[in-house]
Amino acid sequence: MRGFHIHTDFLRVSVLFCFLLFLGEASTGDDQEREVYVVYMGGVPDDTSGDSLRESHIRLLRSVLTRGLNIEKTIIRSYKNGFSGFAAKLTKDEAQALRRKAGVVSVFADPIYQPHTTRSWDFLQQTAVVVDSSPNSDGTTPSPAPPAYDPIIGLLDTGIWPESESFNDEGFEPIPSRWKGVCMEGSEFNASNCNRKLIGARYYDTDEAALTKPTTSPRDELGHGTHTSSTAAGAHIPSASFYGLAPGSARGGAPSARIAMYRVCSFFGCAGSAILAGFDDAVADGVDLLSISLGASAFNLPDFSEDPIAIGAFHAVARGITVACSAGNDGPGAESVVNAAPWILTVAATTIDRDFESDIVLGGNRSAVKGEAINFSSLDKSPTYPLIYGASAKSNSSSEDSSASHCEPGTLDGNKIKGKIVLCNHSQSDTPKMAKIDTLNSTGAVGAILVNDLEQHVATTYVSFPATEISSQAAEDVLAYINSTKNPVATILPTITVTKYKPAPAVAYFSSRGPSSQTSNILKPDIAAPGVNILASWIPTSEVPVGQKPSQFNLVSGTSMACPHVAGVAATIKAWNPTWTPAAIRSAIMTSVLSTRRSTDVQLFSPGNRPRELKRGERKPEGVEK
Ligand SMILES: *[C@@H]1O[C@H](CO)[C@@H](O)[C@H](O)[C@H]1NC(C)=O
Ligand SMILES: *[C@@H]1O[C@H](CO)[C@@H](O)[C@H](O)[C@H]1NC(C)=O
Ligand SMILES: *[C@@H]1O[C@H](CO)[C@@H](O)[C@H](O)[C@H]1NC(C)=O
Ligand SMILES: *[C@@H]1O[C@H](CO)[C@@H](O)[C@H](O)[C@H]1NC(C)=O
Ligand SMILES: *[C@@H]1O[C@H](CO)[C@@H](O)[C@H](O)[C@H]1NC(C)=O
Ligand SMILES: *[C@@H]1O[C@H](CO)[C@@H](O)[C@H](O)[C@H]1NC(C)=O
Ligand SMILES: CC(=O)N[C@H]1CO[C@H](CO)[C@@H](O)[C@@H]1O
Repeated sequence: MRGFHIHTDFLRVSVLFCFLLFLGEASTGDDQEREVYVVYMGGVPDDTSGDSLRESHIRLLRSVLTRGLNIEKTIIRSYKNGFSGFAAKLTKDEAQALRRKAGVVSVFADPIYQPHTTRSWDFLQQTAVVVDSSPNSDGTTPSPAPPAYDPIIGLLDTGIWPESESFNDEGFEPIPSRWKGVCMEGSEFNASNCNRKLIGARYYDTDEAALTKPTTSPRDELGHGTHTSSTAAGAHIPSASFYGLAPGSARGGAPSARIAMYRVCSFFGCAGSAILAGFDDAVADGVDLLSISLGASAFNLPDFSEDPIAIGAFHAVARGITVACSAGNDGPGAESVVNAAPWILTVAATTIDRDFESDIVLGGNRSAVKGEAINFSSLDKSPTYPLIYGASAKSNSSSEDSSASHCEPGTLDGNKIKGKIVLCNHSQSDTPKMAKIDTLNSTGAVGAILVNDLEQHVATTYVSFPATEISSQAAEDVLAYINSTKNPVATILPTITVTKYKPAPAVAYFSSRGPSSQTSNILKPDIAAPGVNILASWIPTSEVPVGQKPSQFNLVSGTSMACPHVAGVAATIKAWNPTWTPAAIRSAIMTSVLSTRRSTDVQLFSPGNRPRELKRGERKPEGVEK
């Protein structure tokens, strides 16, 4: 059902795009609707300059455009550094004509990809991402001087918040002379926002995006790109936490690496034409590694020849750039992995040995029920709030017991839940839990307990509403208690951080599983890294709990969070072994893995016809520094 949500998001985006395109094209008098298509033409031919390549693109396009359109305006992107091609506004017929031209590998409608956090895009807009903190750290600053080489990590993402402490350049040597990138100016972003740590920043908003948001820049308005960059290469920050949770010192996987941000995503998602432009520039700019935490939906997977990430990564790897990508959050079903091209280092997500408990206290001297969530509630610590099961609060019009027990919006009677904590079942096919919570809040409930087996150990942040999640086993106890008394009462306790949590690591339920439906002879994902409740830097403009100041950090989950961990490890390997190719770096990472436990929980491949030996443990960065 998550697929459904992605799909609805995608529909919404497409509808919006069509609408905007319609506005944009109304004046040209075209009778056929124009859409953005990517025209991919393979590698850059030898002995070609960028200018002559663009000339040849224009000649090619002129040969299929029937009327005297302004070609310069029709082409919205030109790819001429890492590979050859362009993106242009074409009619279906023109696209079809181009497919038949010599030298054209593929022509495809510009896809919209999404960042790989477990939250829906809508929810993502209210929250944000970074490098993880380690409890009990001694707080010493690692030397910023790299051992032999000064690696540059490029990220294709939602942008970056340059003022974050994670991107402080204190102690950094001057920018390597091989760096050819730029620091693009934009809204609230100028050249002074880059430094010796954040050495490059570009953005790729399309005309369509600019129509609704006239001023854009490399600045991160969603938090995701700030989180992933600080996870890959954030500087050391001695005392980091998310409102006191997950306290410790934070640092990225390769704190001495340089960062270049390519903002290819906007509120709409990440256009394929922009992703390709990011790859094209990153290759020319001179990045050593690319970390890409976004992708197609597993339920709508393009062929490699029509997948901007597969295409861009292919040419980047050919130029010696290691490309790490998130495996996707469409698990736990088999064959849900995306970004599975053989040349990509595909990263799954695991839990870490840290948990966030938000327990429930029931009336009548019962023992506390373990719950899991991050809340910012102001409920009393003694159980004084009436407790009711959704099924018992049915509104007369809803006859469906099961919808009411799942607290589906519109099925509960406001009078019956007012002032109460409501117990609700929750499953993947339901209305998204944030929407349920919003409805409960607006109908007067004071708290919510969701029965949610699947999402155990992926603590959701309920920004301003007291909520927690429990297992169905625990729910039996709560239901029995509700049955046992006339006036059941409860409360939800403040969230506490639990460390040394076992079992860990386990592959996160959401992490997309192999084998790949596209490359069944090649095992994917390649590796797993921490991707559950990861603390890293965030934007200060996201939703803030009532009475709190914005947090510099946020706890976020997704294979998006796992990918930059591996990019950081790859950068560390590159620093020590500057001549190693992407294949050598990938091999070093995959073959030096420490299998930290024997449990079947570390299972990257869904049970099926694959041999059991195909499990891999977690990456341990310490093993590869020499
Ligand atoms: C760049 O922005 C900073 C603060 O945002 C400002 O102090 C500075 O004057 C700006 N520089 C230019 C060249 O606009
Ligand atoms: C709870 O236990 C305490 C002693 O442990 C007792 O004094 C109190 O009456 C009990 N309350 C209820 C509601 O059973
Ligand atoms: C259901 O309850 C509402 C008030 O909560 C009332 O207005 C309505 O008439 C009731 N409908 C039926 C079918 O009983
Ligand atoms: C809950 O509802 C109240 C009003 O009914 C509103 O002011 C508040 O912002 C809501 N809180 C959340 C977290 O939606
Ligand atoms: C709701 O959850 C309880 C406790 O896990 C379970 O016994 C019950 O069958 C569930 N009901 C529905 C309709 O899913
Ligand atoms: C609670 O009581 C109802 C009947 O009043 C019964 O159907 C249900 O199974 C009971 N639930 C539990 C968990 O004991
Ligand atoms: C992060 C956290 O623990 N937030 C709040 C959760 O709710 C309690 C009150 O029930 C607060 O004290 C915590 O600060």
